[in-house]
Amino acid sequence: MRFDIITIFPGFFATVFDYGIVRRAQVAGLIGIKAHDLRDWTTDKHHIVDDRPFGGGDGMVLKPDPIFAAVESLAGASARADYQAATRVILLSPQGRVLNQALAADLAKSAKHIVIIAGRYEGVDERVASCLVTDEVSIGDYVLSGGEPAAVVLVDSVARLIPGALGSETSALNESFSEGLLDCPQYTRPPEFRGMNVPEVLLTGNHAEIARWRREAAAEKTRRNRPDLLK
Ligand code: 6GU
Repeated sequence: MRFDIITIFPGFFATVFDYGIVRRAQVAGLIGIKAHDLRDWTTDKHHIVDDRPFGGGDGMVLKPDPIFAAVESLAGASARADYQAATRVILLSPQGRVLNQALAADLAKSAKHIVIIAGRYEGVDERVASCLVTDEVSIGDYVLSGGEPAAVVLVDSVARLIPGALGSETSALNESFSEGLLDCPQYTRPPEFRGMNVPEVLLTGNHAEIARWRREAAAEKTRRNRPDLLK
């Protein structure tokens, strides 16, 4: 799978993908990630990527022309209908649909090439969303100053679901959200730490009882922290 990130801050990504599973997936040749400077697709002397909003208002808006040229050169086309079937062009913006595990899994399964446009919070000319973009995605209901941190989140959540990226093929099956519940609490040594004890059942070796405790502890944690998941 190829990830191409279009950004006004390519340096932001200099080392962020050099760790853990994402690094391993790159070293293994399962994924390639490249950040591209949007300014490389400007044609004016000052490499201007933004302009004032029509109709007035605060802030600047990313111009359509450099973004169309960037997508044209990275995806081979600049209209949604003309991309290869396994190509997705994703605009990251607070106006998108909210990223969840199902969307990450769908991308890991069906995409071979993901072009990511990191928007800025003031906005991106809407012709990008209406013509170029296959998916407009947000990472949650809060405002970031730019799409760059969201691009890191998106790449990580998809990359780790690509077959072979995780150490064990099954470990993605047994985690938060894949069953609609949060993960159960985990403990390691020592069995007593600062007067706090590991739940007795986990020390018994009784696998049926441990599985039961874990299901109940996961449900309790979900009730407390994410009651919305139980509806
Ligand atoms: Cl994708 N971009 C920005 N600027 N803010 C966000 C976001 C994206 N997702 C949540 N907040």
